[in-house]
Amino acid sequence: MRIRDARVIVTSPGRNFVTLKIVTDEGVYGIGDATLNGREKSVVAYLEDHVCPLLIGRDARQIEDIWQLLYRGAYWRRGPVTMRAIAAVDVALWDIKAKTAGMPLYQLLGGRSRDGIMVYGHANGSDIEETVDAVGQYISLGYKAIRAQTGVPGIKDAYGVGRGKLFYEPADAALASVTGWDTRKALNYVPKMFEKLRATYGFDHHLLHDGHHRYTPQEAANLGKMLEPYQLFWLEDVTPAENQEAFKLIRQHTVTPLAVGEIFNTIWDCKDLIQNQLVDYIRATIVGAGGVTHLRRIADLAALYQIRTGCHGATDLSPVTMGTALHFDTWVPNFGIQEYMRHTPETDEVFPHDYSFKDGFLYVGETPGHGVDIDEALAAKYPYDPRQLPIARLPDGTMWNW
Ligand code: GCO
Ligand code: MG
Repeated sequence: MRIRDARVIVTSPGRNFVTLKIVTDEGVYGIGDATLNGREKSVVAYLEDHVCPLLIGRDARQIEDIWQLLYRGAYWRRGPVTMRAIAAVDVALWDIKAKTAGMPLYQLLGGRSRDGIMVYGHANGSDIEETVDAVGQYISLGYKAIRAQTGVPGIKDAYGVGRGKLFYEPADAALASVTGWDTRKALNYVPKMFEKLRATYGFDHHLLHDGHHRYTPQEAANLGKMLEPYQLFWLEDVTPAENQEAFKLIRQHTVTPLAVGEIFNTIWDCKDLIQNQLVDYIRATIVGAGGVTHLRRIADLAALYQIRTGCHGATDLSPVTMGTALHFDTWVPNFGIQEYMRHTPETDEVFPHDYSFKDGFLYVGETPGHGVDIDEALAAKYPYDPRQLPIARLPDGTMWNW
């Protein structure tokens, strides 16, 4: 089974997505997601100029060898652009293999380990009161786990606050919008939100929070400690992870569970945090970390240390990533939770899929492959729409981590 064609489809049904379609000489095709939010065109060029030509004529069944070819063969390793391109090829090839076998992907990975995939939704509001209402909305939709983010008085556009309460889409302008940040204000406000949430809804639901790389290690430790009475499921990206030693300091001060890794690209980014047991959940996902082939290695390493998965699942991860992640989650023994930000109806139409939501869980379908397709005619109606992620600045103008 030889690869006859490999091409990139860019579409923007409400937001930008980059999709790779690989077609074999037997007519079977597979698709993979290559979206890199705010920097989409770099992956398009990497794929079109450097990867697709290499694929033509190769045996589509040799997923591992093609993965190694793209990783080792470039000489230049790792990084978000390279690893997304590799992920797109890998996912498209797994899709082809599973279609050829006549099986849903999770069966090829080793079969079902659970019935449904517990997901968390992203609740937000411009202040505590609005966020408490938004969490209530998720609870009434059946969610068992909700990530709560609030605007903070005095901070312009804190992370996670969207326009509609169920939707959050940060990449909102052709040139990055400028938002504000003030750690002191956030540290005074965020614990009050969790106090109110627990007082209103009790302790039956899992609550999560995203620090979005904003705190220093000491501030992060302080936040984790202040949140202990509210028993969070996890505190995410509480400090930037370039300095991984920082997590030792945080760990010494708090038992609030820690999650990290949505911007990690390989097992090498994860290894020290996992082996030193400095985190509880690893958030690397299919599109960010080299596809099914590589994410499986990360999950297996994490399992040795009782660290569980918590795949990133924001809207910039296309339905192709979501569908593939759900097959992965259905199989992976050390599953923790899956992030699920809903896509708009336009996106869902361009990417027909067979996964479905019920009572706080997502369920994969039984369609052979990963169960997600692309309607190319419809996709063509939504041209690329340049948009970047925002940036954040402190009150005195200093550039900070968004
Ligand atoms: C999350 C993330 C997102 C990212 C986004 C960037 O946990 O869902 O932090 O909101 O900011 O994926 O493209
Ligand atoms: Mg996050």
